[in-house]
Amino acid sequence: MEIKINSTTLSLIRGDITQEETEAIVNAANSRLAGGGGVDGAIHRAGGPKIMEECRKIGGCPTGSAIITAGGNLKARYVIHTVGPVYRDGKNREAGLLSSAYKKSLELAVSKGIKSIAFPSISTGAYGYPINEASEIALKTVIDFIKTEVGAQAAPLQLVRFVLFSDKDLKVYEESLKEITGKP
Ligand code: AR6
Repeated sequence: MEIKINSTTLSLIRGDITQEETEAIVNAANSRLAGGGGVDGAIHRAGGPKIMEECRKIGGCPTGSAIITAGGNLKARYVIHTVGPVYRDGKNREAGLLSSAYKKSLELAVSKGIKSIAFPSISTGAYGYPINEASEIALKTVIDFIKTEVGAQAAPLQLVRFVLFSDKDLKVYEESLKEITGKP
């Protein structure tokens, strides 16, 4: 599924983000940038040890923030590492922190002149964020960012892609996007 917002394409696909050819891919990291399972493990495995070397030098990243490294052996030139919240009960600023993780990643991408970026579904694996809610926050944040911030850039972001790991997750994101845009 794909929609256009001004001149930026927002697309939802099922796939493995380590295979993406966007200029940057986003990693769902932890605040120590220590690596782990899930998409974080997959990105470090596919990208090789150079990414972890850079992460060690940077040292850490607070929840809701983002840092950038080179992409090592990945097709993507950059990896933007962001840290989503651990979901507890929804009353611990989880929504704001999740939105911030997407927004800071996009801001970092734009500041580097990156034109295409792929996101996984941040926080909905090990961190336990219910995907129905998380997908709505993710999509609303991205759409809002494109509408308010991308237009003003000289070399704007052309593509934002969500790479969902299962058909089920893709369906949830598609339903959320339909609801947000009000289109069938
Ligand atoms: N491509 C795309 N999506 C993937 C891939 C992949 N190759 N592999 C997994 N996913 P998670 P979190 C999906 O747990 O919830 C790590 O240990 C997965 O199905 O990777 O933010 C970190 O070090 C799920 O939908 O990230 C942190 O400690 C989504 O990616 C912690 O987990 C996110 O699941 C972060 O937890």
